[in-house]
Amino acid sequence: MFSLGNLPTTDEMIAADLGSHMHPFTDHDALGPGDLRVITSAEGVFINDSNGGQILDGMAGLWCVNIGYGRQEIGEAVSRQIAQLPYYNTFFKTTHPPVIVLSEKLAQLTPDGIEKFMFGTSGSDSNDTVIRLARTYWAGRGKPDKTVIISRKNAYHGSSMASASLGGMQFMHAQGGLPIPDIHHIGQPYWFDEGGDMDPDAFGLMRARELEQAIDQLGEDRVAAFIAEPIQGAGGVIIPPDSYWPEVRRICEERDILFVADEVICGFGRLGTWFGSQRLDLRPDMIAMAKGLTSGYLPMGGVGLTNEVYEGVSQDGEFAHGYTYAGHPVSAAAAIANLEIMEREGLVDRVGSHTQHVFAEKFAALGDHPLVGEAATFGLLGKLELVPDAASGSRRRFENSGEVGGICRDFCFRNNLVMRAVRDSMVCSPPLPIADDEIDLLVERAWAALDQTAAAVADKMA
Ligand code: PXG
Repeated sequence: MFSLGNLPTTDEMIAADLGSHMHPFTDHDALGPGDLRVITSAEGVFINDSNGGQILDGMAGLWCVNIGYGRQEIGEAVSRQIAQLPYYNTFFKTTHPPVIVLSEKLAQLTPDGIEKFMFGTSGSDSNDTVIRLARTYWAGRGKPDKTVIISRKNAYHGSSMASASLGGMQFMHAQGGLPIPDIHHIGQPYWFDEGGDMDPDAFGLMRARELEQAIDQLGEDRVAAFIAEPIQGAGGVIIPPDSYWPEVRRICEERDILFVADEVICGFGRLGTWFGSQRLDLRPDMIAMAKGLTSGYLPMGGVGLTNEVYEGVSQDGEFAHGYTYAGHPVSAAAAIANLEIMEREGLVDRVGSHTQHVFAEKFAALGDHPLVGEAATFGLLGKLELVPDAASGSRRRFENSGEVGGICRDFCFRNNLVMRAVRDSMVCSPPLPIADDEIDLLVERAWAALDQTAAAVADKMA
């Protein structure tokens, strides 16, 4: 046993970890002492490990540390709130200042029409709330058969039973008997992998129209909502062709269904606007949020909804839903401090007017690497599609999907860069304050990792 005040050696910590800690999304049979790094501190865009390594965090944690690490101001706001009121609920006709201030602030920042907020602790529980809100809304409007939620294959909406059902990842459905009833998945706008010989815009239109076809096939009187991430994150930073979103919007406007934007990754400045919906001109009836809401300093999630949805839900009587930690005052204080930093430093505008352009230009250079079939960015999201014969322009994939991505991810880590591998796509989502020379460093380390990956792949083939 050891204490936080008196840490033992790295090897001892790793042995203790493997002895008693179960990691999320991890194959434990393949996890050995040599695979773990112990992260002990962080500052700006860098995380530090217990051996003194300084790692550029190209993922902002898990797409969440939008303001970067080491902001003492959040700690101070949290500590003041704990002293003042560490907990109280918002269930039975009570409320508290942090949840009031935060709700008002979010009403200003979120897309037009989003006026009310219900809180939780994560993106997963936010999306569970979304399902219940959508179905209850239609029940309240006298249409209780409108229960089907349309989502997309390869979407990620969380890992609770309901949010993983919404998600379109079959390997997740295979564990635990998912999906729950009345979730329907349509195709994703992933031209690189699925567009074949089609022109990207024609492909985007085709995928958008799958929504219309699904509504016709299921019956409009059965469909409650369509949910989608503005840009798919965990699915591999999938940037739809330009034709996609306007067509989806047309369909959502013509049909009597709700549109839910899952802004868990795209919200809070990631795309250079407060919310992805603003940049892409989506008009959501609900938005799910988490991650950048507190920049990950404390857990918090929430759902924003229009007055129309709010009133419809209220027509069904009491909405029998809520978590103990809904609107937690300490998390809300962290969220308020986080949003104050973003506003004071103009972080969102800076991404929109400066950083996303620098990032786009420098990241594009990785597209010249012989392993990279496409380097693309949108806001501060980036991705590299790794393919065996990029030089010929072919989008053909490696045979054993995920193997090369995994190798590249491990080389990135060894080069002190965190990038995620999604199958054979490398994805990137740095903290918003990243400086231009830190973007250079990110690209330099990624290039080195690509070289090492190419050499390892060549060795394997030999
Ligand atoms: N919606 C979206 C769009 C997300 O990206 C969630 C919902 C669920 O949020 P919580 O807070 O319950 O995790 C997410 C989360 C990865 C990775 O490896 C991505 C997420 C979470 C964990 C890992 O890319 N996204």
